[in-house]
Amino acid sequence: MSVACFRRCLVIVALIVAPATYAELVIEDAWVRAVPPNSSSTAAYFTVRNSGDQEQVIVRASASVAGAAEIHDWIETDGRKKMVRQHQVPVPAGAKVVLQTGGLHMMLFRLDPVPAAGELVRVCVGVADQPDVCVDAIVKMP
Ligand SMILES: [Cu+2]
Repeated sequence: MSVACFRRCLVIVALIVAPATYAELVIEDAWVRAVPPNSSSTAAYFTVRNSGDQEQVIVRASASVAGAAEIHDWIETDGRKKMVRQHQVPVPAGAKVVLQTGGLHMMLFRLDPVPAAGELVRVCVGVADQPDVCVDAIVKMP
């Protein structure tokens, strides 16, 4: 391997591995559920960590392959669980919020194109009056 290639590869690896960060919020361990090619939606899962000393409230979500994205939670009403959009997701100071299967998740709607397993999807969350915090999420089977 040449020195130039080695350097370039290191940069690429650093870009993929480095957690996305803005201000105090960091997205970690992001992945997107692989779905059949005719699917219109899927979900993304990740951890949002707040290293600051103030609560941060996520108010928007987006993804590179989705026409729209929302954060949902599974809420039980009358013995039935259904997904409910969460317009605000607080991340307490010094704490983290985990989006995982069966719980909080980011819903990706109007997939175009439908991402294949092994591909990377850029997912972002945003706090009011701040730029989005984004990360590349790997597409995989649960
Ligand atoms: Cu959902």
